[in-house]
Amino acid sequence: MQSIVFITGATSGIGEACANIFARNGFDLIITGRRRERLDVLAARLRSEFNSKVLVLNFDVRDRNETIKNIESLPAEWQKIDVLINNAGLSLGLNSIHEGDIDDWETMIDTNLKGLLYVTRLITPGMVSRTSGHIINIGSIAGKDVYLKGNVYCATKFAVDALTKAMRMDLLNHGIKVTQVAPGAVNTEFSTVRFHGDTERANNVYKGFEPLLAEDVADVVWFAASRPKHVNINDILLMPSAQANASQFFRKTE
Ligand code: NDP
Ligand code: 8X3
Repeated sequence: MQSIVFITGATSGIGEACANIFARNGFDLIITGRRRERLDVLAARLRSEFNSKVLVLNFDVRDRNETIKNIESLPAEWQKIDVLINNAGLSLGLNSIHEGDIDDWETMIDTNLKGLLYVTRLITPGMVSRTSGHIINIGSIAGKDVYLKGNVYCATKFAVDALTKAMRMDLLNHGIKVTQVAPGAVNTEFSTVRFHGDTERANNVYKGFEPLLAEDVADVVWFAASRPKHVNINDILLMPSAQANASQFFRKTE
């Protein structure tokens, strides 16, 4: 029987790159996200390129009832999830705390924190009953180190860092591995989303240095997922070579 990976936020960036690498390595995939058309296109490509079995689940992780409905209605042959990649997430805005948009704060908290919790709560009981499974949370340098105006996004990623440690303790006696992969700057749709579609501002984030690619992060996720059963990678912080911490970059000017 093939192993199954469940990936949240597979419609772009790191989630899509993870789908590629797990498909190439023979996993069956459950891919999720809000943009249905992108999921269908990705599923078709994975089927034709890697001969993968792919199930598409189209839901918003902020919607508790939809998340429950989608995960509880998984067909029997898709219920034995071996690897859960909690990747869906976003930042919105870059403002000082006294100027922040409260709607943006709610969206980040509901997605990065509550969404991750809903999905984890629904998938871990199956792992516990089989005493087997691996949860890989996509954290961030922003969950290790705060930066100017990063306030609420950083707080959600600090929460992912804390939850990763907490999950590892709670699930230790149940044979479940828990890993955090925490990247620095990755050139995905992340900054375009953060700046509400302002691509010029988003492109400036990556100017003058070579950021990570989604594939660089997916390589690390796959490394963690492919260790032998007795080895757990607790936490990996990976950065572009030109980034020292959350706020210091070496940018070359032309
Ligand atoms: P992208 O914007 O390219 O991808 C984000 C993914 O999350 C999309 O597939 C999106 O799908 C999904 N998503 C967002 N909101 C929801 C929601 N409410 N319900 C379901 N899915 C959702 O960015 P990245 O690939 O960079 O981001 C992936 C993760 O990596 C995030 O958790 C981010 O915080 C983290 N990260 C990113 C870094 C970076 O510099 N890019 C660095 C460190 C961490 P859809 O819109 O279709 O729902
Ligand atoms: C994404 C990286 O530094 O833009 O988590 O917050 S950062």
